[in-house]
Amino acid sequence: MDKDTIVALATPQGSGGIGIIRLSGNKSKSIAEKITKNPNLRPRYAQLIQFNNNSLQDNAILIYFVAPNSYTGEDVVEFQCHGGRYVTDKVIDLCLNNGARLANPGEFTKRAFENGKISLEQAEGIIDIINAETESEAKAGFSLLNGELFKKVDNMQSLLTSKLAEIEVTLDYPEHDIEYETKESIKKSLLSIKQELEKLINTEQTGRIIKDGINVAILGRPNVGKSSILNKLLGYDRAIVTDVAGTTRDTISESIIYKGIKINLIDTAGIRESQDIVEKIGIDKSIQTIDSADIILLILDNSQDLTKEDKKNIELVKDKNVIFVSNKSDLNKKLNFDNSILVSAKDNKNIDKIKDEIYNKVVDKKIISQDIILTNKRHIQLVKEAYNNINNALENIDKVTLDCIALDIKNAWLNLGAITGQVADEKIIDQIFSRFCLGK
Ligand SMILES: Nc1nc2c(ncn2[C@@H]2O[C@H](COP(=O)(O)OP(=O)(O)O)[C@@H](O)[C@H]2O)c(=O)[nH]1
Ligand SMILES: [Mg+2]
Repeated sequence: MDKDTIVALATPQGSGGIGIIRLSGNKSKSIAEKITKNPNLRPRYAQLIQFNNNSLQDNAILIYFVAPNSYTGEDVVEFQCHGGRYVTDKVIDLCLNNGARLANPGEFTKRAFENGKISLEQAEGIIDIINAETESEAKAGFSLLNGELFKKVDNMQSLLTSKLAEIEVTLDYPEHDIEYETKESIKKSLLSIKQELEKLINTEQTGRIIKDGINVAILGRPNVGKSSILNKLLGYDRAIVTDVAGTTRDTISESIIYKGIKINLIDTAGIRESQDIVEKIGIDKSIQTIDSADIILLILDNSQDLTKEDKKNIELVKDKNVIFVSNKSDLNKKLNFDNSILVSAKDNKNIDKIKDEIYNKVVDKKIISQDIILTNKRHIQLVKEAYNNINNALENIDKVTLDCIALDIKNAWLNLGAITGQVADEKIIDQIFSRFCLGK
């Protein structure tokens, strides 16, 4: 383990109460001793120290961790100093001048992975926690970091390993006619693994929603109140509202968080026949937005009969996941249309009902409460590949000899191993850690 000692700021740059600088590697302790006036570092104690430098007459808290009992598994020193540009830059400079080098993004966590402190998907859980904006995103990250997926994958791999051993025994002693029993036992195990994998694959859609949010397109002809409803859903005035039809010419996208899930609201230009070039482009964009939306809010005007344009829009979204909203409930009802949520953007009435309906229509209650929801495309891909291997094995087991089945089982094992990093390509590992921020 002859690696460079690395240093980086672990907190965001800029002014703050405290800035944390982290050192990791063999030289951490000696560097810390050189740059401070306190040579006696006690592991796992918060020590008040002073820097040994004229241009840094500051004090800080220092914590020293001895390998392997640290985040990276190496000797680590953390300085908690005053959080400002000058001080943190200066501490980093002192470390660099005394034998450290700047860490790459994610390098501390990469070392934790390389030193066996965490598995690859646990490291990905850490990125998810750092980047989480919503409760559901954070929860998915905690679940990864806590090893929920690891346990599941590890159990499946153990079962596959024992099946491979059974195959080997059967092949080694062909004189004993045990092939039939072996096949039956393998089938049973593979079926149970197939079910487990299926359960994971079924979380894909929910996982995508947790990661990216629910995309909601607000659609309707001009002047029904789309922008007003967007503003009420957001809780502040984002879009311009006027009684001039065609005010919103471009799509406006903003997010809210509802019950721990991000909802991306996309206000669109009202769809109608128009001669105005800019408005026409906006209308084309509105129509494109329909395709990428998980759900469409089609807004109608409660105070008017359905117009030709309304009917066209209803036709346009007929195969989509749609929520119909009749706006302007404060005005006399003229609209004849069932199955819509009656709201008033003007009086802020029933706006939460829209949020509820979006959530209920898109979020699968059974899946959202599961311990493991796959939010990472890499994991989904590998689980699907393992599923295909298992499926192949099951489809062929009665037709071919056991050694052919062994190949599929091995491949399933390898695909599962790639999730946890047991078997993983150096390039993929580098890619994963480069997505980390500096200092993590
Ligand atoms: N009475 C009433 N007027 C509304 C309501 N919502 C919007 N409006 C008005 O309808 C007009 C068009 O609203 P806007 O949000 O710009 O509609 P958009 O073209 O669909 O985006 C504006 O004059 C709004 O003040 C409502 O709930 N009640
Ligand atoms: Mg508008």
